[in-house]
Amino acid sequence: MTLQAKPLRLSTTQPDFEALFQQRLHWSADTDAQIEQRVAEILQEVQHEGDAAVLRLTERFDGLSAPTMQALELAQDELQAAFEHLPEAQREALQQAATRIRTYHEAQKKASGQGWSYRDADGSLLGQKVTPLDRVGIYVPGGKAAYPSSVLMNAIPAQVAGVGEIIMVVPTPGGERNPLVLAAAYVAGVSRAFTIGGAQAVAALAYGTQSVPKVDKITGPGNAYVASAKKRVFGLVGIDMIAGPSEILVLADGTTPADWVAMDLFSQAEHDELAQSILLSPDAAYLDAVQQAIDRLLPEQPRAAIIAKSLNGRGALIHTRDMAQACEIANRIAPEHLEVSSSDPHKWEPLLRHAGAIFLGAYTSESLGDYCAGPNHVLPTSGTARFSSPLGVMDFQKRSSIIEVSESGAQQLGRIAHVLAEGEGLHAHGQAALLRLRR
Ligand code: HSO
Ligand code: ZN
Repeated sequence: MTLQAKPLRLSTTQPDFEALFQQRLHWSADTDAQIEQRVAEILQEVQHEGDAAVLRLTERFDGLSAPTMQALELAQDELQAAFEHLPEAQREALQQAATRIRTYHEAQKKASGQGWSYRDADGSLLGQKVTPLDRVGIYVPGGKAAYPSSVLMNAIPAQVAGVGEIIMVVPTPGGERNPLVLAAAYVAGVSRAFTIGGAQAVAALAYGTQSVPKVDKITGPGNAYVASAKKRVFGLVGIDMIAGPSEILVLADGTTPADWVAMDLFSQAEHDELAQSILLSPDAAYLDAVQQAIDRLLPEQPRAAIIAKSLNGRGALIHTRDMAQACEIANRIAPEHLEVSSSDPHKWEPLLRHAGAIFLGAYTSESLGDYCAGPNHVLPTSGTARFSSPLGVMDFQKRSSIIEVSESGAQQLGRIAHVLAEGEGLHAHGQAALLRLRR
């Protein structure tokens, strides 16, 4: 049997549209009780035994036995060697991508990652200062989704923020190292790297062991065990987000070649059988053309089986009344990636409010954003773009408020504070304010 990919074909005018649309979206936050239990045990083992537990678990889960944690640390010159041994094209591509990602995040820091202050009428100073985190951990998956690009996307904003130390962990099942991942760590300026993974690596970063330094925040994607471990250590350390399967939503007015759009739908579908690719267009004939392009292009895809599963199970081609209605639906989906494949993308962009990243115009394939346009590819999924943002410099900084009250400011504020403190029954608060009033 030949593989087929038939995304669900819907029209917003059909009576059962709402029900079918909701069913398709289906953001599941299911947790697996068995995984939760296992992860809780692993965290405890690492917390109590440190390196010994990490070594034991790395042997058990990754089939990698090492006498000491030192043997699981990658020296800087190993990272550098990995970079130097890459084919020149890969070396250059990594560096060009890194430069563009750095430029983007430097602009981000300049625009919104800086402190500020003002003085009020009494000459009191009020403001905010921004400081980088001291030390962060970056989790890099080692299995079927080992992405060097994700090393750049996590480490570079941390570096631009001014983080003191960036600790990378990456599982190497059977001791097999991914040279591009190591090279990316070198290019991005990772401080230290350990070949450990899973919940045990998250635990080592969160609690610290004899060899792995305790970090302040852990970022980066991982499997269900890693996600569960990140959730459990949250509070002791910061985390970025719990990322779900990749998603792409394309809004098309019918002017972009159908093959381009079909390939964009494939590009996210090929990540994962649970990835979601959706196309919205007011042009029914265009939806037919994209389906034909899918049929024609699918057989030549190395990951055709994953793409077919993803498109059949979660994909959709939706006919809308017009582009404005397509924008409304896009806002309801709040996709990770939103392509506006239109001859006039700036007409629609102001209508779009919820998306991790917005790609404007026919030439802006989502995949350029995954690798090298500059913005971060770690984005909110599963509708969380309604309330959260791409990973960025701000995730590696924190803010402290600054207050310096002048003598005359203390007179004014002292009276207000005293009244409110008495109202709350907190006498010492009120007195601390009153003592500073001029007699
Ligand atoms: N599209 C993914 C990121 C990625 N793509 C890495 C290719 N490599 C995030 O949703
Ligand atoms: Zn991708």
